[in-house]
Amino acid sequence: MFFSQNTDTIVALSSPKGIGAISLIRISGTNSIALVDRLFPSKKLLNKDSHTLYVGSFIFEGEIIDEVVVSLYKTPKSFTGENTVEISCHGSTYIQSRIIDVLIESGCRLAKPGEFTMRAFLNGKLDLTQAEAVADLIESNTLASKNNAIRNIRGGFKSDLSSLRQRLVHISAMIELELDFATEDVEFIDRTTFIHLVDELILANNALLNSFKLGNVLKNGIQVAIIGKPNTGKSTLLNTLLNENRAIVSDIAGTTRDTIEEVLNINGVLFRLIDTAGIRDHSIDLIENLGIEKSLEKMKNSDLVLYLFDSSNTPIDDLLLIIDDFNQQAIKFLLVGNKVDCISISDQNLYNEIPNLILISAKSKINLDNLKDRLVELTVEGDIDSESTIITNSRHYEALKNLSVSLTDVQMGIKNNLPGDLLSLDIRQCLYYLGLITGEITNEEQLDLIFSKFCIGK
Ligand SMILES: Nc1nc2c(ncn2[C@@H]2O[C@H](COP(=O)(O)OP(=O)(O)OP(=O)(O)O)[C@@H](O)[C@H]2O)c(=O)[nH]1
Ligand SMILES: [Mg+2]
Repeated sequence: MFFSQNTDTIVALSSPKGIGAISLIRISGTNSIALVDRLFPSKKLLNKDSHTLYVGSFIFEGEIIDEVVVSLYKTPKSFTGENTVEISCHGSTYIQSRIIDVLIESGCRLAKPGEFTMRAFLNGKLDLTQAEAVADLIESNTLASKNNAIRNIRGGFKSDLSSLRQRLVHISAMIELELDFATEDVEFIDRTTFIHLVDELILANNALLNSFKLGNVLKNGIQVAIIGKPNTGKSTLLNTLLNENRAIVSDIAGTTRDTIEEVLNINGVLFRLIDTAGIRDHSIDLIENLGIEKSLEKMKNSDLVLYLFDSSNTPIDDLLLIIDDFNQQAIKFLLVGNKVDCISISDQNLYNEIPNLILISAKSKINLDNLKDRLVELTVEGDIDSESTIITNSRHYEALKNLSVSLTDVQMGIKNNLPGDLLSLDIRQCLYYLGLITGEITNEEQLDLIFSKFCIGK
């Protein structure tokens, strides 16, 4: 569908909907400059240079719709690779929609989500990994996710893939040569070097695959449920970490009834903290029981559970039972002994022997930096600031997993002295999976699916 409509002139609001000081309307397509020129008569846009700006009236059938700034980008030096005009207008919702309506009446079509970026891809300005990184950049909400997206827009992942590709093509060329001289029994590359090259490819691919866990952290954040008995200070901890009075705190057991979810940025990583209803065995209150059920559900679905207990009145034996319980359910946890301000040093020392435990005071703000460090240590594996590529996209991950299987086939093939023509087929399969990621191999349906996740106007 997209391929056939690539000659249309498309228009969309690229800034958010709603009132703002200024809004941006973007138009792309061969005829975009001629089309806007008719509605912006004070300047002869068709004669102007690329990358220039003009102030003037946007006029339709004698009505001055707005005083706007028009930016010109001429093919091929634009984001889409096509002639592109950007109109910065006043951010009234009426003006935004009126300008877009007039442009549609004059021959534009409303752009589909991601259609500008898809045109950039189809016109060879970006490969698919870079196009997808544009969407990641827009969605980024931490320094780390923003940096990773920018790295990939600038071609970080693309260059990893092209290095893999070049090495595969080299191996493939050697095999093809051998096939050409099959009757003469020549070996252009000795099998040990061959195996070594493939091993290197497998290692490089594994490094990319392994980064996906960290990529997930960058993209989706880490869910942390704060669980514990009533009155242990769960809501106080949430408030203190957020530095605001988000949840109600009181000394009445059972204060929190429903879960409260808020985000906290620690060292560039997004933690989704969930304050839950205190868990107790015998509540006759229906709402409280529903809250407790929800707490248990959040506990199971979280990346990490902070089990908060009151260090002034919790027997060590109870904690040992809780540790057993978490281990049996394979739940990742940290025991957090709150209210350390109420216990003596010698009582604090009683907890020294228990693993995965930290003592804090949510109310008096004791040891909270240590708690944040432990949160990161327990959940973030790898270096989010590293310059290496971090895979965040499950489409890439799936293709790399398939690549891994095919590379292993090549490796086994060499070890088992598989004939060159069969090895060649396996290598082609590897190149196919790389092509799927970069977009060299794709189809309309797949592109539709990828770009439909973008926002309109991008
Ligand atoms: N001394 C002391 N009191 C604390 C500390 N943290 C919380 N409290 C007090 O403990 C009481 C209960 O605090 P909450 O944060 O409401 O406890 P909760 O675990 O959310 O309780 P529920 O929502 O009922 O499950 C309040 O009176 C808090 O002021 C602490 O570090 N030291
Ligand atoms: Mg609470």
